Amino acid sequence: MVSRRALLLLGVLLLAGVSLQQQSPARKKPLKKDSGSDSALERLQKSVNEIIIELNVLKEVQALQTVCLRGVKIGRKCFLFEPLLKRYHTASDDCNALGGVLGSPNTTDENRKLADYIRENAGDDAKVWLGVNDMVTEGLWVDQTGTSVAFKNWDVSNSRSPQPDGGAAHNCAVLSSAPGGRWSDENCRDDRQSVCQFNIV
Ligand SMILES: *[C@@H]1O[C@H](CO)[C@@H](O)[C@H](O)[C@H]1NC(C)=O
Ligand SMILES: [Ca+2]
Repeated sequence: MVSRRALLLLGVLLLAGVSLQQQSPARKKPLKKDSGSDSALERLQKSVNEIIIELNVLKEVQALQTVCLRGVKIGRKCFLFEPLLKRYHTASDDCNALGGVLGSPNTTDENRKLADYIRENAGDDAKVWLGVNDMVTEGLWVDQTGTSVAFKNWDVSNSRSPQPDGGAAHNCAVLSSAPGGRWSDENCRDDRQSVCQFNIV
């Protein structure tokens, strides 16, 4: 699909070039500034700009397809497990550099499928960074866009210390890969695996 669209774009470029060539000789007679080929040039420039925009869109589509192939597609999101141990901020920066944000599952079903995917890759005792933190306001958990998250899946199985229980010392959320995919709050400076999320637009 991508290569066909790229060919189509190439075709547009060639046509624009041909129409420029066709117009130029006919209008060369007057020595004064040639507004005809100026506008042809402008059209060519416009086509090139459009092609560049299209190409960037295609690159994004292709990058997303690669992520979905390497990772997992859940609903309108693709998730990619990062096995390297990193602090929350480093994991977040590296994920941003790929065009994603640290994962924030926002439904029970999505959270369960994400935990299944992490378990397949990291076993059942992994805890990976999600893109959910309460760094700015203690107790107010927000996603990577700073929006307060409606869905949370805290581990409350231990009634003496239901999560989150770390107060101001623990401001970053992890997802457990154990069945249930429960969350807990951890120290953002811990080195952990993570999961990067790419939204399919
Ligand atoms: C979950 O997040 C996606 C993408 O950010 C959004 O489109 C969707 O509306 C959200 N769903 C819920 C239930 O909040
Ligand atoms: Ca906290």
